[in-house]
Amino acid sequence: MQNLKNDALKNVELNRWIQEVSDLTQPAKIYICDGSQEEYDRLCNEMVTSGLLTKLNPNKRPGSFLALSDPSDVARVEDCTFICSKEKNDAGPNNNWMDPSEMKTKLNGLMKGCMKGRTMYVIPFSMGPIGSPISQIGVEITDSPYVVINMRIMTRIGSKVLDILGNNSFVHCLHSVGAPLEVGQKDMKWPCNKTKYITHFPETKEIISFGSGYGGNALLGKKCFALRIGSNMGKTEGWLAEHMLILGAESPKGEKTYVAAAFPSACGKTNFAMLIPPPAMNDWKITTIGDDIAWIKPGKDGRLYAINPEAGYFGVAPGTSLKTNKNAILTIAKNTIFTNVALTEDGDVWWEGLTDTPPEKLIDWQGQFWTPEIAKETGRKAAHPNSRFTAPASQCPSVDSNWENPEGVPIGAFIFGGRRATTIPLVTETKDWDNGVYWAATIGSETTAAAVGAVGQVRRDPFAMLPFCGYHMGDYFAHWMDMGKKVSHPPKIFGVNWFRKDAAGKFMWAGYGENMRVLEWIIGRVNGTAKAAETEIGFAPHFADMNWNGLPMTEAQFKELSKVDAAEWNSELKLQDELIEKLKDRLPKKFLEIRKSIQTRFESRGAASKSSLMSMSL
Ligand code: O2Y
Ligand code: MN
Repeated sequence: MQNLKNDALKNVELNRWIQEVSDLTQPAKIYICDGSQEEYDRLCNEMVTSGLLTKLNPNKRPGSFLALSDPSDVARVEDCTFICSKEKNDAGPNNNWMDPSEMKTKLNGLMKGCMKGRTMYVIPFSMGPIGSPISQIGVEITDSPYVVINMRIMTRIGSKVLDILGNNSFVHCLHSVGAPLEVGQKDMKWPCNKTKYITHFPETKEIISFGSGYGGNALLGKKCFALRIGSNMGKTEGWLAEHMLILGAESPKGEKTYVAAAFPSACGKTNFAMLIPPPAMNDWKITTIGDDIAWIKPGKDGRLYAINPEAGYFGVAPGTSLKTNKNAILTIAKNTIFTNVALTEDGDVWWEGLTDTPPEKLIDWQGQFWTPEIAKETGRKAAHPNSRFTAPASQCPSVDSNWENPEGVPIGAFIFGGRRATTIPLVTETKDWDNGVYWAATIGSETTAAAVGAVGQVRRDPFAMLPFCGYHMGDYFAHWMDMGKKVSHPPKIFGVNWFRKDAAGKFMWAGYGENMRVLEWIIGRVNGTAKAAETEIGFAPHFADMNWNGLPMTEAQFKELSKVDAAEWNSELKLQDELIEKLKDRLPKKFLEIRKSIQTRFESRGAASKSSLMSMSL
């Protein structure tokens, strides 16, 4: 073993586990990461030499690098992602499952000698500010230096984590790209294996990932730990691990309200987390705690407190521009790792949507010559649609002063949104906590031509957690309902839909910064200052209850955007029954009662309008 310092040896289990993994995987070297800048710079330089990274022009993009992955390793692989709980039904119909010992046998076979010729890096990391009562410690063992540098941005890593860990337990995260090197064998540019397994063992708090070097498959603190294992820990220990951004909204009077919001992947979460209010509302200020994940615990004062367990952003590049997200563009001006975007002639990066006019010449994400003309002829994108930037949260101009507060921030409201062309109004305050849980459980998005399957079908993504809830979704809804009872001041729960379309198929809501208007009304409801009208599904603003300064919006347009149509809701409830059917063996009773009561309210509306028609005709 090399560079094993006393620190590592202090933790008996860590010491034993390092030995066990190295016996199995047979690396050429073992290296314990200290988390220093010097170590980060050294690894980056080594990867520039090996060809895995390209150093970007320091005058344009200081301290930044570009990595191009293998075309077969570009996204999370849900089909190869497993929850290996002892009981199959504990994983639920929302997860792939395999028996833990069967999976371990399979993985042991794959991992035997899989780090030959490579360095085995040991990364102690903290999810959340080091020492926070809400934070958790993990150790990732990996054979990928790309993972080490990304983990240093996305989490807090190194000796300071070992100091706080002492001899306590930690989440075991084992990762290999699955590409051993025989003596004299030339390395691949982006080592990976066509066999991939992303596996989670909730009862023993272990993650084992094989074959991919990309994103959520390899940076095990993110989706694997913070959400899949985290959600299991939260259920057992009485807290919540959620796929949510957290933002602070400071009113013109200087009052700060924190909200947490969940949207399915690729629905503009990072943009919302860094929102810049429109000019007419520039007396509001939005600050960012996190853009993707929230860990939430009851506080002593009866409120729920949240931290962002991450320390950086792994944001999607295409579509990010000064117009759509100025704060993100400023965040990634330096010290950023780009993956699968295009390289410009002057050593900077580019992706679709960054500028209106593309550069004349580029090297695309597959390392090939690219011009706008070639793109027109072949349809080839310069950047992969799931290309990413990894950047420190501390560089974000809108970062909140409390973003590293170990106590977290008190949450005033939860917001849940999907991508729906019809049925779902712009904003709804749900009737109470349990109705909010029902709303969040039934959010979804219409499928587009980009996805396999029929266009326009609603795909449910409960709480935006479908790929990330590490146990049975029915149990998860029950856990949420219980959490509402555990606190005396639960946050209000709201539903939003930025994506409603008119009869001509045009979006009715401008989105982006204009979402501030919806946020202002939500915060008004939380603080008891905003008015609302009651509907069958909750409470909604009248036209006069929202701020329209600087935005042309007529009352008729707003009514269309906010319409709660009985016929649409009757079919919606029937569609929701598909989810209920899938999860029925573990759904809380209250869930079905809420479904029934919404239906009854629409039936009463139908009866009332029939009787008023009858009285008119009499
Ligand atoms: O493809 C990946 O590995 C990234 S997926 C991702 C990355 C950052 C934040 N959210 C997501 C997501 O899928 O929700
Ligand atoms: Mn996400």
